[in-house]
Amino acid sequence: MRCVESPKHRLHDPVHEVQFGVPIPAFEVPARADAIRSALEANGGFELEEPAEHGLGPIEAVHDPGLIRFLAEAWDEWRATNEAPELFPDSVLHPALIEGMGPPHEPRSPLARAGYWCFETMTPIVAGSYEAGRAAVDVALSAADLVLGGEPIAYGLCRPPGHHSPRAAFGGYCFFNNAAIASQHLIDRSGEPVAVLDLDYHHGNGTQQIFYRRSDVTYVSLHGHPDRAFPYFTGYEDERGAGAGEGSNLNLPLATGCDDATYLAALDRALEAIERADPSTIVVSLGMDTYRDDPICDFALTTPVYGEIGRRVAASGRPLLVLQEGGYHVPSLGENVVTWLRGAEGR
Ligand code: Q9C
Ligand code: ZN
Repeated sequence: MRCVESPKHRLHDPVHEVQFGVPIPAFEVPARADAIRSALEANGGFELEEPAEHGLGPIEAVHDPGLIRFLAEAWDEWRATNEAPELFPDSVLHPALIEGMGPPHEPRSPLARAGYWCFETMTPIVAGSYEAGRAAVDVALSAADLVLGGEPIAYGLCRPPGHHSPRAAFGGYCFFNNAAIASQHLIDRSGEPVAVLDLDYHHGNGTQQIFYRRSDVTYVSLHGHPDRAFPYFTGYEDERGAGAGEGSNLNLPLATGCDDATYLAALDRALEAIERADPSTIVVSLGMDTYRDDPICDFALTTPVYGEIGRRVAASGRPLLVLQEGGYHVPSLGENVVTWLRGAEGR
């Protein structure tokens, strides 16, 4: 299996995240991708390659130009006036602040701009965040090109992840929405509809938002129910898409402690919905934070079930573009990803 990975992910090396108002060690760290890369190298049958640069065009096809500009400029602007090693917002643009008013002004200071474009306190911008985010997009697009070139399956080791970033914001450890950008790229190159199957523990609010009113991308997600799980405000079953996209969004929120059998039953429902949509490619947002030992999540999946999940997804017979999202138990990440991909390849 051909796999795409960039060493530039290490340029995004956050020290902290802020949870419950308290700075704690960051969970979304370079060791995650390094562990997956080592496991792919150590297990036969995976060919690693570096991505090709695709420029800003595919990002501009999905994201607000203001968001892209902010992410490109933020670090240098912050550095010009502040010695702090990480940029976190302290005030976020709550929609009620401007209820009934016209569009807000984008502030000038980097701190206030961070609160204009970011929706939480867990995704610091550090010196190399933008370059790493751009490289993750190139990883996703290069893996998409492999599928467009006829590979039945390709894996993109994206880091930082992407599925929490909507069109005009970032957060949830994500900068650019790698899976959404790759999905748009597949559509632009093939003219065919795609499905995104989001298997990260967290609801992919960003991907859902980007395609909510479109019928050419079916978004299907299994995730921790928003009554307890980040991103809290999306992921309910009644979010079914709107306008032309009515019926092309399916959320399957799951309870605390979700085990292998419960998960596989929900996966079968997800795969039935994808069969009905009949996409030419399935983009898998693959999060390994469904694993039972994940430090920030509460499902109970075991390593062998990832092989079965990969098998069931591949049984659709459709080309698969598998892109890495979350997963924070570093010691298990490599084995779980390898198990998933081997299952999908039927070996
Ligand atoms: N106390 C991904 O897995 N932390 N992002 C929530 C709340 C943020 C996860 C904890 C989780 C973001 C790609
Ligand atoms: Zn996640």
